[in-house]
Amino acid sequence: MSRVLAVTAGLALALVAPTVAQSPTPLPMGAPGQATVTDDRPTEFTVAAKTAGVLSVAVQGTGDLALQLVDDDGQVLPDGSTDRDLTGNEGMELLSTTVTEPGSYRVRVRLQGGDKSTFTIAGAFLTFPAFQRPGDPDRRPGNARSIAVGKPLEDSLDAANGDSWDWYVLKAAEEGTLTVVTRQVGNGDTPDLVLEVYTGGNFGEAQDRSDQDLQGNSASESVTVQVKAGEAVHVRVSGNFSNAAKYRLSSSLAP
Ligand SMILES: [Ca+2]
Ligand SMILES: [Ca+2]
Ligand SMILES: [Ca+2]
Repeated sequence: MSRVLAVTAGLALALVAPTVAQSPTPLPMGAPGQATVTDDRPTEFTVAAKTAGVLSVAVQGTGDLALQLVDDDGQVLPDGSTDRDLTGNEGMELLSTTVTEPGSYRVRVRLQGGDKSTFTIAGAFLTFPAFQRPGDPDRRPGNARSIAVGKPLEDSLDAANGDSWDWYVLKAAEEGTLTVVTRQVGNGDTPDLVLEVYTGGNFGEAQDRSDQDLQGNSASESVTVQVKAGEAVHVRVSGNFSNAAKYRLSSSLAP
């Protein structure tokens, strides 16, 4: 969503429910700040990283809190999620993660159960340009590779070298059920792939998500979505593994 659109949407929300709408505020750096979160809506804080480095965020509050670091598109960064309940306290969390590209990020505080939590939060950013990794050209939905329905392809992921996500966009020629599947290629280590499909330009929530490890193979995933004629559908392949891994992506459209 463009900034203008996001602001417009925020204004629209503000008109309807002035007490709920909150524009993201900067993360308190160096010293703690206070905020609240409700269970139906995470509270977000912005962080601008001018270089690569390490971001640490500490939070302590009532209820069961969890932390996520997301990019401009709302994608949770690799290793950007924590819910460890430090010292047995559900509301005490520490997230410390490498940021491999300069850019705008958001720290998301979620409340898991309960109605409302008041919490204290503080962040610190350690500038460390050596952690910069080459940018991944198709790491954002806006840079998705356009592929044809019915035409399989092979690609790879290599999280250690900054290739954590592959985005694709498919256009449905006619109305029907679109199925997209992934399979392992070759006989090396089997990657644990996750396959997601997004429609309507909404990248906050997948229409369908698969980490079912079909037939006991962690790379075998399948998603389906109903499509209209001419509709563009975005697909993300991501995963949980340390070595580079190849996969095959196939798609089919049934009327
Ligand atoms: Ca927790
Ligand atoms: Ca990629
Ligand atoms: Ca899997």
